Amino acid sequence: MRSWTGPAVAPVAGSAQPLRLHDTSTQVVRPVPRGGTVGLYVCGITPYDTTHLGHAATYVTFDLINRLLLDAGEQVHYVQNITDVDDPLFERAARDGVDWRELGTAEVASFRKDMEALSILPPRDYVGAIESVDEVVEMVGQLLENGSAYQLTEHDSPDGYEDVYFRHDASGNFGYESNYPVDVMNEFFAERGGDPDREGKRHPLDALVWRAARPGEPSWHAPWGDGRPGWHIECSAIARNRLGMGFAIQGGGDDLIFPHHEFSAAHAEAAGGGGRFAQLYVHTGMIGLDGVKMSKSLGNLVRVRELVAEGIDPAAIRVGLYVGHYRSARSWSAEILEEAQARLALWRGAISAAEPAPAAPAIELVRAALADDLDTPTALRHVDAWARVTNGVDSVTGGDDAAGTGRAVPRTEDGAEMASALINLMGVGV
Ligand code: 5CA
Ligand code: ZN
Repeated sequence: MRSWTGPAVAPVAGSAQPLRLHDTSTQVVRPVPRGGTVGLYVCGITPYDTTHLGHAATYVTFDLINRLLLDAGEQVHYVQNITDVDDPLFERAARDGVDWRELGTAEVASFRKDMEALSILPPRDYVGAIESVDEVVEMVGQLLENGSAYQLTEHDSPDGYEDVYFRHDASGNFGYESNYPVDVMNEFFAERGGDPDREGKRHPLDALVWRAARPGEPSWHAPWGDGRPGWHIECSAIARNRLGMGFAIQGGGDDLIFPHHEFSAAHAEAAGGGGRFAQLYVHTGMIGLDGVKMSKSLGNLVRVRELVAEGIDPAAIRVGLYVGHYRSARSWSAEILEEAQARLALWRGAISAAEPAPAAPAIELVRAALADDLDTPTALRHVDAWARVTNGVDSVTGGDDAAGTGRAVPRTEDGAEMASALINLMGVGV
């Protein structure tokens, strides 16, 4: 699938610090492995009702990681999927009387525009489930062959459909990614797309890897019977085939910790190839609206394209999302956006001031905060402090905005250096 168009990234004066991130599997903040190419896989959208601010927060977080790795001189191979074959998409298409493929295509087009508006660097590989069915067929074949998966038969499947299931413990390391106790696994499995009560399965937690063709559902050919991919194996196959086993970072929202990332890892590990799926599992907290989780099913969405259509500066959306730490569950509100706009005005005033405070020490502090598991709240405070010193305590000048564009025009090297740090490290265009 075509990715989107990304802004060019320029080097920032000074030097980067090695990035450390919280890893869900070991539950500690660890250095991101360096050297060679850093493999980054981030779970992409299911293309309906995008892009809400929860999605935006997740992709902004991984964009920040991508930018910090680039700043540290690393080569990054960024892969993202699109779950363009899945029940929620079919249900929405049926509800709205549109073809599910057309809905997916339109939503991906709108997602690309939103990513561009937010200055998010594009993945090198942007891969849909439809495009990767052959890869899933290959992996399911490997799992069937080595006994990690089994197919229901006419005899043990009550509805006669010969679906293929993964033995949940086939990798020998089940549970290492989430560390969840079994009662939590059971609860999340049932809530998040699993089918614990499906008769014929050998264990309630066994996960679907190939759903046999049903009337009215799309299907593809496989040697054991036509059907379509299960959800987790889509990400296993797309990631393994492009990044290899043991790639650096598997990422997504923390609603994906279990079952999705546990099984994505277990499928690939059981299929062979050796070692762990990913070295670090990085998860973002859920964004809510005024205290309630923002989700497509609840319908309490604030969409990026609606804010952009209202004339909201996308840089203010990023700054608003940076106000909280990426791992914390947090709420979006009109006040957060207003404060972010005021902050940008403060920064722009300083950037276009005649005599800004020296930028280098402030940029060093920003880099140190970001390298420490993306401490964006602290990073923002360092930029504020620099801007306040420049503007004079508590006197916000409002910026040099002669053209009325909202963009600051740096007059000095220090102003230009800070502007460069904000756009290149944090994707915040001033
Ligand atoms: N297609 C699957 C992943 S393979 C999926 O979860 N799609 S999604 O459209 O539901 O979500 C896309 C990404 O946004 C996922 O990484 C998900 O964890 C994240 N996400 C969804 N809702 C929120 C939210 N309210 N706050 C933060 N991140 C969210
Ligand atoms: Zn995924």
